[in-house]
Amino acid sequence: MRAASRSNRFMGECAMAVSDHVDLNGFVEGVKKRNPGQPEFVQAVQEVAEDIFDFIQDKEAYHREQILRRIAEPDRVISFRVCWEDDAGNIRVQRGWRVQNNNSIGPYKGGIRFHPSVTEGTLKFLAFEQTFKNALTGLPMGGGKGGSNFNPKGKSDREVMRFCQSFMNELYRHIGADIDVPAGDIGVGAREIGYMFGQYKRLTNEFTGVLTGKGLEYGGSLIRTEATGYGATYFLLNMLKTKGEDLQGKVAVISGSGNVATHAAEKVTMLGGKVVTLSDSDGFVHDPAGMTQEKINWVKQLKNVRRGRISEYVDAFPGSSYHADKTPWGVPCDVALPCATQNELLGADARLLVANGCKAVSEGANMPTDLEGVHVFKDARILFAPGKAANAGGVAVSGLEMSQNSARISWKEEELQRLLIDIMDGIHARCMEYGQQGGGYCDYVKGANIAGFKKVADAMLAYGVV
Ligand code: NDP
Ligand code: 2IT
Repeated sequence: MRAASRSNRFMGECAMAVSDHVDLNGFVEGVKKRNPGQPEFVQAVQEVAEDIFDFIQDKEAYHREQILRRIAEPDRVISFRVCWEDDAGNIRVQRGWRVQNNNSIGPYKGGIRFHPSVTEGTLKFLAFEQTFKNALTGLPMGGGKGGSNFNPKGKSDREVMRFCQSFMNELYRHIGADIDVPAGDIGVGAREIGYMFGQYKRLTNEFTGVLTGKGLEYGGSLIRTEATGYGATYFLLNMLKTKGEDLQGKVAVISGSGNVATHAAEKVTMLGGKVVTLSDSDGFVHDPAGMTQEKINWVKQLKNVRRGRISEYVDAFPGSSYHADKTPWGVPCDVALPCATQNELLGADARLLVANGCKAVSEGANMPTDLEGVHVFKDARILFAPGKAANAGGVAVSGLEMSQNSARISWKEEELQRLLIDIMDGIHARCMEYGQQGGGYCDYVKGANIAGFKKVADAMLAYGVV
């Protein structure tokens, strides 16, 4: 493994002495030891550390000030109980968390996830990733993430409302427009943000930009809903352009069928690509004819209004097929956008994609490719954009929502569309700056990790030991 062959000096594991550097393996072992039972967090830190070790090899200040060690330790993890009453009158108890990872370059910022799989470790990995992602946007936002093991599936609107209100009853004391600004993520969309914002306002008697992804009637920004999927597609296009290509006629395989997946599908289609798959946690649909805007609108309606399953697609659109308990990575394609969840694309899937001729992968989800898969893509030298760069369009427009709320104005759609493209172009350029490997190959993972790290690290150096 690459990690084992490294012998770079690195920051000490204990506070014994400044010169007590360890190598990459020692560092990762330390992270594992300090974070038992949190493999996703260890994975996220390891992926970043693999690149940062090389970068800081000859940069003594980053060692002396233990910068990566400090970024990989959240500023704080808030854990709380969330009680709510279901429609049958039963009292239910859930866990809630907010992980405030790092606020060196701006208020903590990052989504809230409601999913039964959520643990403290999941949110720590997401808050860690968010810190780098937010730095890459160029906007002043630190990294945070929150959520609960609450499962919104199959719950009535009233149950979701009661849960959201109870969740905010504790969360409100830890957040604020200049402190920590949550938004949506898996299981948290416009409905949940509305309920949480309403409860925050009621508790504090304040109307501030404390959450983003709000409805347009109460401080939301145009294009925030579309921004993540559109941004991931713009990043994909930027990568293709470096090879003199575009999306015209390209076959795209997309996973997920939520906010990110449907908007990625929409933008790929608008740019001339042919989207042939979408999925959910039960399986995927394959539509060889390609998805039209009408079909994508149908999926949005299915997920957001009827709250149904992607398997229903085949009844509505003959010629398509449903594949239960399968992921879409075996469908031959030119480009792939994993837009569902972490570790949904494994080493074997990556090998299959490469063998089938896939040229480019843009991660709409956070850490959808496991470490082995990342190494497969890097070794094959295909165009591969990590989530922290490719899906940053969502949080970027959240940042623009914060600016609009502070100034008490609303920008026009054309202006926001232009800003989103500008921001994604900027992220692409920052990745290229640190990721160029020669021979026309850009390691976007390395570029994103270093560019994101450098901004946060330099701010931390300026503050001293705090
Ligand atoms: P949604 O809740 O809108 O959709 C999630 C989709 O992923 C659903 O189709 C869901 O299927 C599927 N999914 C969830 N968990 C699993 C799982 N364990 N296995 C397989 N499929 C699963 O969420 P988003 O679209 O907002 O988020 C998708 C990804 O994008 C996440 O990784 C999120 O962190 C990331 N992201 C989101 C941003 C945003 O602005 N919303 C911004 C940046 C990144 P099912 O219905 O079966 O659960
Ligand atoms: O992972 C992410 O970037 C998000 N879920 C969006 C965060 C945000 O604050 O808009």
